[in-house]
Amino acid sequence: SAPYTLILLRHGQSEWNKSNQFTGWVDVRLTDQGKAEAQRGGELLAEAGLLPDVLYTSVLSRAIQTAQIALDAADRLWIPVKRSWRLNERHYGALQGKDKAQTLAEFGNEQFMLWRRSFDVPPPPLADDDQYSQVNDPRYADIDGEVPRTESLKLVIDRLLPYWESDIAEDLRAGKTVLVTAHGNSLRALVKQLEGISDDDIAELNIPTGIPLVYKLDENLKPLGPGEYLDPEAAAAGAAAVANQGKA
Ligand code: DG2
Repeated sequence: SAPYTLILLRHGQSEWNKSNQFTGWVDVRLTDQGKAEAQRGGELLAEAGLLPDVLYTSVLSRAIQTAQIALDAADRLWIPVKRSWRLNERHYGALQGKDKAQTLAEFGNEQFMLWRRSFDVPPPPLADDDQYSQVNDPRYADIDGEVPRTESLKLVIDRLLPYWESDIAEDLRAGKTVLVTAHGNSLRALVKQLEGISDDDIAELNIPTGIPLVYKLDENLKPLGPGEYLDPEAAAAGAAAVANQGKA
């Protein structure tokens, strides 16, 4: 019975977070620092006595690696796992692979922030013959419809919510502690829905890498309070670093 427990975890630092490139659906791996963040994330869960009963991940390696490391640290490697492209990062369109600082310098702050943080302005679409396109990636062979060529945050919500309803919400209502390991923007989409954040205000929300964010939910799956990071100081510093990406 309620309150139910939902844990959100953005993957640890990826190779392209480190090199400051737009990533989206490009399948980059964790850096050593990212692996250490995932380890610490799992230790924080264990210390708080928050032991996941079921794991959800995107189909991107950086989220899968993070969950594996964190669950190992919490001695919960054995729990059932469900993966879906619906938890993938926002497809970053033609920005995938581009340097964030160069993009900011080339297009200016207003356009840069529209692409990064506006609710419904997607970046230009990625060409199918681009080296960073996913159109021929076998992991998306079962996708209903077409692989995205770009997405706004709004489009992420549109493809994520049906999965939330059909799978994640079901497990929560069954009383399971659910861990969702995903991405900066797919988790911003989830937090927006959970906390009822407006289309304008969501621009200010940034999710740090590797720090568990815990929600207690009532019987209607509404949060009993704002989500709480298990290491609030590190989370604030991490979120500020994400907000400033490209600007340093
Ligand atoms: C980052 C988010 O996604 O970038 O796609 O570049 O969480 O998978 O590392 P993640 C990307 P910003 O929207 O914060 O620029």
